[in-house]
Amino acid sequence: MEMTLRWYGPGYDKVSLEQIRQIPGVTGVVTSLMGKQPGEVWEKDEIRELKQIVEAQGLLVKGIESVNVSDEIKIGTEKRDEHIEKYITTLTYLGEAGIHMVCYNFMPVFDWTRTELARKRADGSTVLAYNQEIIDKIDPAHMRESMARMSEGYSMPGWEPERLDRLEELFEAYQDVDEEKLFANLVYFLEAIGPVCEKYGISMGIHPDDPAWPIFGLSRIITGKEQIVRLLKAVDKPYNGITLCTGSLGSNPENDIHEIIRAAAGRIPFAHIRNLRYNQKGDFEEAAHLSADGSMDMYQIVKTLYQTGFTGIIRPDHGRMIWGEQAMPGYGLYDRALGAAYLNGLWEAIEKGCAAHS
Ligand code: DNO
Repeated sequence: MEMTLRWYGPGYDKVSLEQIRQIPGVTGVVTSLMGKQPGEVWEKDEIRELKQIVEAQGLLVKGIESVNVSDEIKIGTEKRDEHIEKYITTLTYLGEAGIHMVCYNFMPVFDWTRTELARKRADGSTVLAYNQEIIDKIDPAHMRESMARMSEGYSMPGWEPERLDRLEELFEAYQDVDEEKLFANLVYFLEAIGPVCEKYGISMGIHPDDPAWPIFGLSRIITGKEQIVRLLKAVDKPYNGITLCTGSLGSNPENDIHEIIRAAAGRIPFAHIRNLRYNQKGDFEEAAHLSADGSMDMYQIVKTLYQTGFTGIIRPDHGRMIWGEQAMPGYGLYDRALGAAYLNGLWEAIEKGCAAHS
């Protein structure tokens, strides 16, 4: 496993590479060109510059999170082939730059969704939280203002102003995109990018839908084990893999993360590990990574990854805001650094424990 941190790139991230490289065991970042719109080509020199900035601080670009897939591709409009061609060009340039892991998602309109970005916990820390009752009261096509207000001026992935400006039009365009159509469009996309992925040894890791059920009447197709297995079989090639996001899949307590890891073993190029606390049905909040702070057993999850031969890239996922830090919700330095240290500790203990018993 290779421990990384997500870094949003120059001008977008308050956390610096100098800080990241001081976290023990973190040798690289997963990063992105945040200014790029889905459907735009990432140019060679832009990728080169990003790499150089990271490498100048003694870190490596271990993968990209994310090269976003345009709604045209997800919906299957007449522009999709043109957008796929551009995606292929981007993958070509990434491959030429020696980047071999790309995370993406296939969620309609929104990326991950939360109803609160700073819910206060008893210890004074704040966390991202989700409440289904609040979601059910929202008219999604007109939520631009409230989303912009919630993101507190941060440019958050999946909540980009360009996307929020098109909400009404997008909802209209997705009206006929049921789960089967969305799935077929995903398979079409994956088959089209197959040759370039195989040529450059790029693993694609689809991020699960977050939360792991349909919201706002939009289809969602990467929500649990059955759907993941279906996708892995539909395009049964090593390049078609998943991002194992425990917090997203775990938003549905019925998802058994261990079963998912076992079912997808060998096809998990990337893992996002974080813990959640379930309150009542439909309400959850994010927790510290430590098992005891949330509802998930991090030791068992890391152990299952270890036992199934996971060799991919890993990162601590959303952190709490602690110690007065002001940063993009979920993506401050302190709690993610604690998360990385904890996950490294779990991994070392499991690895040495297994070696001692063999
Ligand atoms: C949320 C992230 C997601 C993820 C995308 C991948 O914090 O995990 O935004 O990066 O869904 O495309």
